[in-house]
Amino acid sequence: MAENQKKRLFSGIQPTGNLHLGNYLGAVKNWIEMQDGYDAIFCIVDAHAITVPQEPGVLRDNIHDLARLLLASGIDPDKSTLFVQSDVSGHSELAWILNTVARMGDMEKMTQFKDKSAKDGSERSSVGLFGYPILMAADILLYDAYIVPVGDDQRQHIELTRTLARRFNKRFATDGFVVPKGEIREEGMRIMGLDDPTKKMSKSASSEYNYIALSDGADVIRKKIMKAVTDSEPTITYSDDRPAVKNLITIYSLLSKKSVGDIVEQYDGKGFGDFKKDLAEVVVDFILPLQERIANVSDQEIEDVLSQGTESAGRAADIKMREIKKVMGLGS
Ligand code: ATP
Ligand code: LTN
Repeated sequence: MAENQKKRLFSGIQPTGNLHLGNYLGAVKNWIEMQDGYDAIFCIVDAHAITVPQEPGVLRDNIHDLARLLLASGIDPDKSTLFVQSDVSGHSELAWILNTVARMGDMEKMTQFKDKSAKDGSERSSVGLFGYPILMAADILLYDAYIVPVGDDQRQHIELTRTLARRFNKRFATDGFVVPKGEIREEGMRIMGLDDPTKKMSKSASSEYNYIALSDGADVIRKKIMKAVTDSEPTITYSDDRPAVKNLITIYSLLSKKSVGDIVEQYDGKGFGDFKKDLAEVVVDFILPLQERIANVSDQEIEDVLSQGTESAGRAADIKMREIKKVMGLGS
């Protein structure tokens, strides 16, 4: 690789609807910040979404809503490639090949399948859900991605991707796959539920007071922040043994760009009434303009960006698939 060439970055996000502040701060914000330093490819992973049942019309809307949000948030199609996974057939084709490289022993260790299948029982879970990490490995290896920014929950999937790349390269005496590196965000980037600071903010939480949806209006946001749990101490301090307060200060800091130290100092001698009122305005001042930008992204723009993204990702994927099939002796 030439000295001045940017390294390839790949990341994906599922179009599963109802995005919240945790998704934004934990994933989207990072992507925006990284697109300048890397040759970035961002993928809306609809083929991953169907590992659990999806309503077709809802899935389609979620894919477009996510594209709209990513563009409104600052993914710049002049700098990055944005596309929908199922528009490039190389993902499922390579996933099949990697299915023959992965061993049952690799897969039986995967904790996310155990967690996700626990609800309905593994007998009723799809084989696709079991193979989810293999499709994720295919996403990454198809583009020679060197760096993969993900949340802490994806650490095991990145390890599997590295294992499959190395095993394939060794078996076929090739350097066909780049062994990628995960860029795992530190624990602090995990935004916790407003009603329960021991669990992450989640769209599948039982109470809507758990999360701030990116679609919430100003009054709903204010109400949710005012109701957010704190603890029995009246002061505003930042420490691990005060997870609820730590979480609120983290949100404040990430959205206002003020340091944690400055925020703590600002509220020295003040109570939660003042703090929460200001935090609510910080959140409103972030979300309302974002909603306005979302409303201004046209359907045409989405169509243009995604079709351009499909074309450029598709070209790279075709080249890689030809190379991989050749070393394996596949095809006519
Ligand atoms: P949910 O529990 O809301 O369904 P999820 O982890 O299934 O959350 P995904 O759509 O899979 O959500 O995740 C999209 C991205 O958002 C991932 O990179 C994930 O790590 C990140 N993310 C999700 N929830 C949080 C959170 N509370 N804090 C920080 N990042 C988060
Ligand atoms: N499994 C990831 C989403 C995802 C992904 C990827 C992330 C699918 N394919 C490739 C990085 C690279 C998640 O649930 N956050």
